[in-house]
Amino acid sequence: MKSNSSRKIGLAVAQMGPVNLADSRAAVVRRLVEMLREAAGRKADFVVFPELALTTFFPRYWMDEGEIVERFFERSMPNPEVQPLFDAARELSIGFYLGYAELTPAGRRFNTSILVDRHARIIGKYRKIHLPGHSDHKTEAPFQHLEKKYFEVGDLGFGVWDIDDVKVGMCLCNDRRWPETYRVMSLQSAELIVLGYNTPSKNIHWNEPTHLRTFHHEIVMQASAYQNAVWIGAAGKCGHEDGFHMIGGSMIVAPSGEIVARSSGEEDEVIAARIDLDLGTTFRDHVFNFARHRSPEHYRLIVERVGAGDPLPAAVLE
Ligand code: ING
Repeated sequence: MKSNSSRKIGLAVAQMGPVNLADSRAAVVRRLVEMLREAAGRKADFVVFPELALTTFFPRYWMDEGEIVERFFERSMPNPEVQPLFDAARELSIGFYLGYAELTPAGRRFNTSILVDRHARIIGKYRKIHLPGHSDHKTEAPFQHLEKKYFEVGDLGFGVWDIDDVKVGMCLCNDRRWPETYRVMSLQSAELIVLGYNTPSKNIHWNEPTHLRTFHHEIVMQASAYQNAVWIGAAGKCGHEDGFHMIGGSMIVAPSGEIVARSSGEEDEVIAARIDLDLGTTFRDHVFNFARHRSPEHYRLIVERVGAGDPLPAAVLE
């Protein structure tokens, strides 16, 4: 049943066009600030930026790890180069999600995202759990996908935080392909899940038809938004980065599974929607009323097994 005062917020997704090897952090941050201002102009309360938003998608390159860390990782957040984004957010009273490569004081490396509130305070951090790709040098491949070489598996789990009375969860890129990602957050009452992605349009492992990249990108988020009764804001970094293409298709998906806004190009582009959080409540009260309909005692394999194994002994028919 819709409450009389439905809870609506302005959500913006700031898609980024290419970031090339030659692009400085300062130039990239200027682009982010410009999109933050455009989002504020469109009455957004919160803006989603992409995964690894400050640099090119460097896991495509085989490099010495010392050089990779030196060139592409952030030692602190915020830091002098990113500070203008935090300052603009505070000035405009707007929150944001930002993906970046994190080097911890102990020297650990993660593919990380943060949630920042309208006072420019970091209130949540996530470290990517589903790392795709490989760690070996595939010399025959047109490019690499070395997330398993450059990052550790995240150690913070999937969290949900309260921003202006909205329960917000977050993840990163490949995480969006795994149903467990969303379920762990919707079981923590997430209403909105935000994520950034960098998705190459070419598969280096087999000759995958290009259209499937966009098709799979859409269905995983449409299905998961519906199955978990959450809104999803997904921001891509896309286009040709030094000639290597990544898909666009940044979008806002409703708990109904419908795409309510999506980018049309492959450059910097802000999409926005006024989202009604009560739409999720309706689905959570009925079709996906977890407490009424779920039977975890029958789902144990999901947690107990990593890879597929033998069938369970079939229930004996009386
Ligand atoms: N990129 C891709 C993604 O999951 C990928 C990698 C693409 C894996 C297609 C499997 C299939 O969107 C990142 N950065 O995870």
